[in-house]
Amino acid sequence: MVNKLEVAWTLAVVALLAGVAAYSTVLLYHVDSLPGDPTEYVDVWAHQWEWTFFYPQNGTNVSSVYDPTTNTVTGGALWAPAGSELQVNVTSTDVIHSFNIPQLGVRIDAIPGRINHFAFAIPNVAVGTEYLIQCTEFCGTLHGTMRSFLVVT
Ligand SMILES: [Cu+2]
Repeated sequence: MVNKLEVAWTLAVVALLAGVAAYSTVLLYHVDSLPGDPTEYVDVWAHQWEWTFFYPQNGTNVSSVYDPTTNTVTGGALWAPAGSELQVNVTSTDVIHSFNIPQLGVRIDAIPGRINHFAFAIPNVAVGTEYLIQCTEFCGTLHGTMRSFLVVT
């Protein structure tokens, strides 16, 4: 025969666990929400050994190929307006990379099968200002040339 005390402590534990589960579920949704109010969006695809930037707002897609001899990129760069709030959605199509803009303190892992979101402010600087983008996760023989630029527009 089950006494009332056993029922009480069982229900107390059930109530406690239900509370923890509900609180955790709410927190999980907040983990995915971003600070600020982004106005610009770019999908960043990392692959050996280039960055591809997809601009969903106008449907364009550029593959940024870095030339280490001239320290320039061909194909395109990551463009963002001065003073805007940029959201990047970062993923990889092969191995793990890391999207890093050292001067802006941005670093997001690019992981196959996962999209990592991050938003940050583009400084209010002169149009044409460039910030180096580099991969900071060793990803193969040409890892050192996996660079691009954030260009302020
Ligand atoms: Cu890489």
